Amino acid sequence: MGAVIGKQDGHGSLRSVVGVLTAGALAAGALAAGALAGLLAGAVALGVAELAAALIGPDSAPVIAVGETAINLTPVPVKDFAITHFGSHDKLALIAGILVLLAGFAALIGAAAVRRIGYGLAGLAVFAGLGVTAALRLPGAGLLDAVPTLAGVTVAAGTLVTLVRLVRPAEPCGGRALVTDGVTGGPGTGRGLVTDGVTSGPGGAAGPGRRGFLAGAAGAGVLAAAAGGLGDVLLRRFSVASSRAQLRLPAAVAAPPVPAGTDLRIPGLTPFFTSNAGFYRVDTDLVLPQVAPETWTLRIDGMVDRELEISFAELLRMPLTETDITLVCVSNQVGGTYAGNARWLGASLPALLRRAGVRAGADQVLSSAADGMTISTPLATIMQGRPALLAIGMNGEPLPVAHGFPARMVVPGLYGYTSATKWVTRLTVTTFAAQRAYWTQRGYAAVAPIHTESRIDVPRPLAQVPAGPVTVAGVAWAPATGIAAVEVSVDNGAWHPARLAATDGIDTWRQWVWTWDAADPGLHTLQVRATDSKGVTQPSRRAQVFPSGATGWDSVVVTVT
Ligand SMILES: Nc1nc2c(c(=O)[nH]1)N[C@H]1C(S)=C(S)[C@@H](COP(=O)(O)O)O[C@H]1N2
Ligand SMILES: [Mo]
Repeated sequence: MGAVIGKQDGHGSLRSVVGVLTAGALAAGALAAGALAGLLAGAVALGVAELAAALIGPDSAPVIAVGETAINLTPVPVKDFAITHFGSHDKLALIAGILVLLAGFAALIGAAAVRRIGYGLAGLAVFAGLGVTAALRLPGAGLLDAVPTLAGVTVAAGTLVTLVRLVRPAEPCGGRALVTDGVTGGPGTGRGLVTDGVTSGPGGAAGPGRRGFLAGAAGAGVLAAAAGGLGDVLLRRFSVASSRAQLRLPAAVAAPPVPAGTDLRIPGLTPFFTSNAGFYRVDTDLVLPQVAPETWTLRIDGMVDRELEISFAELLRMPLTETDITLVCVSNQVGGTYAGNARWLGASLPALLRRAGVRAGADQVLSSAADGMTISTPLATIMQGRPALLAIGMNGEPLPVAHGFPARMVVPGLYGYTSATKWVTRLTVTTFAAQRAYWTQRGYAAVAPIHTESRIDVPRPLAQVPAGPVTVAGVAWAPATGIAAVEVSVDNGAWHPARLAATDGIDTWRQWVWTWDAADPGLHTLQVRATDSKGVTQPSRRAQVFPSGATGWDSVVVTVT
């Protein structure tokens, strides 16, 4: 570099260096301005799409549509990874990921558009393709669901063209206008590329320049925010929160009171009943289905003598009972927290199916939900198993929207993906040979009884405990069988029987506690295992979540000080 300059004479070389630097800075500035234009066009696309989605339906907004389609297409191991590592934040992580990717591409598109507007428009077309494809793939989607993406991308294209013209106003000279030598203002002037002086190209027409670009950018920002904000406000009309707030649950046959001593009330130990707010949530939805009880119906069809359709008002008039049932997700890892226990209020599922008249040969109830989920449940488990409910209430309240308002299935003893259909709208009596449900299509077991599990809640993993008596406590469940014993071992030593809390029946988990006389300072491993009332002890063998639920003994490592 120095050698090259050295060959030139004083002023001339300085001028050419300044010229090169200026051109470079101008080019960089143009790219930056283009990137900003791309980001703003992207924001306008999302804002306008949100507004259009507010008129059509919340799932049709492109980010939601792309996200939900991504969920449906996600290979099972990736889904399990997301659930394990992001937990209930998996949805947030997905949306954040999509937005970051989108922002990156939008900036690239904008920068490319400065080179040639056609590149930018082609980039936008790719997005339109993705958004439309995703929206049309959603369960129950119609052509109308493509509108938000198309509207958003169309307005974004207009925004991009306008802003890019403001970045490089001297279009007539062939698109290099800003990157010309001799343009006024250099790196030292701090004016960057979009300088007021930049605008006169060979075409001669003085363009609006930097101020014009900033005004355009601000306008695009306002447009994006206004459209998005208005869309958000309008989207609220889909909310069923007020319907839910007005709902009064009818009187029901109450569950027997929980026996004294069911809840040991040990600090840190999972309470016997999980609060509605604290109850784990697992579903494939980025926006919660808003199902109005006023329009909800449940259809019962398939291999039945007479198809039925019941309204929510009819459901409220049916005999209702309360039942305590522990719900567990197949994605629950050993020691995990995807399990909860609630008092469910609902109508008897077997009674409903009997009303429709189940035909011989059927072995499956395929339930469908407002979010497009399908869940298959063995008919025998519903008809001859533990009390199965079409539930409308949870812990004395109408079902929370996140837990299936206005109605869901709850069947004791089966993992949620084969039993616990939220926002349920249809029950089809069929056979396992004829129809496969959502997760079964993705390789999960068609029939999935909940494994016997036990979990150590206290002490917490890696806790420091003083030497002396240490309370070790947790919960254990063996659905449809009941817990008969829980044992704890220290450092792979002998198994010590824990004291079991009073039982509330075989469909709910059971608390346990054992007092450890911790004498030796240092690291120790506590392990737990449960035995069901048939005498079967949970296996130590570690099985993965996929395809039918994890097995193995929970353990925690603690330090005695
Ligand atoms: N409509 C619908 N119902 C659904 C699901 C879903 O994605 N959509 N997920 C199922 C799964 S995998 C589980 S574990 C339970 C979880 O119920 P909860 O969110 O009320 O805890 O709901 C089940 N019912
Ligand atoms: Mo689940």
